[in-house]
Amino acid sequence: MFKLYSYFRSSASFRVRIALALKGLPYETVPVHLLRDGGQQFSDDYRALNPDALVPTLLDGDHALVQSMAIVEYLDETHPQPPLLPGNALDRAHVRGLAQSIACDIHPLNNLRVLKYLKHKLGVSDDAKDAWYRHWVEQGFASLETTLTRGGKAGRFCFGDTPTLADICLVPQVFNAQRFQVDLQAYPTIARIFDACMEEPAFQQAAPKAQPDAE
Ligand SMILES: N[C@@H](CCC(=O)N[C@@H](CS)C(=O)NCC(=O)O)C(=O)O
Repeated sequence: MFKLYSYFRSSASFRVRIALALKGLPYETVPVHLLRDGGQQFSDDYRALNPDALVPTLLDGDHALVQSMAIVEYLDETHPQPPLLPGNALDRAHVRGLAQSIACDIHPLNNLRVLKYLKHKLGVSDDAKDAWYRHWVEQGFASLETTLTRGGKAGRFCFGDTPTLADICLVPQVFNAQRFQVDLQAYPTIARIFDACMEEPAFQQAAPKAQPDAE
């Protein structure tokens, strides 16, 4: 069985949890508390698995897989049903583009270690740190909203009527945005797709509050 090193609130872990749930793959959760003990991701044992000291890590047998996007694509290649990417190259590029707008251009700027650096090393106030957070989410969501509304590719979900890698990235980012009081009214398509995703059992099972380490 897979082992997923995960933190309930981690959006990158959430992506992998959604993919596992969509594919109906059983796994054991190994909680890594990102704040407790100075951050359990920095322990020697965890760093031996994941030198980046970031969650998630997926153990498949003896193989420790890192980086949520690589893990999701690995799961998709090894367990093709239901597919998380479309069948033709142009559509795949579109879906990966949506996903990477979130995973590469929004999420890394707002990661815990970045926020900690702003606060503790650069002396930024909590208000300024939260403004930083919202700025990058709002800028990213504005362009994502535009991409989702043109070209007629979005359906019930980001691409068509079944969840893809794009939805897997979108939903955790919306959860994070809500924690930082980002107003979703400006992004009606994102809000609509988020609601559609959250009607799906796989997204519900993967949500932070459903995790064994939820607080
Ligand atoms: N690109 C990585 C990002 C992983 C990541 O940033 N994980 C966050 C939680 S969402 C983390 O472990 N943060 C710990 C820290 O910043 O110290 C991935 O997609 O797996």
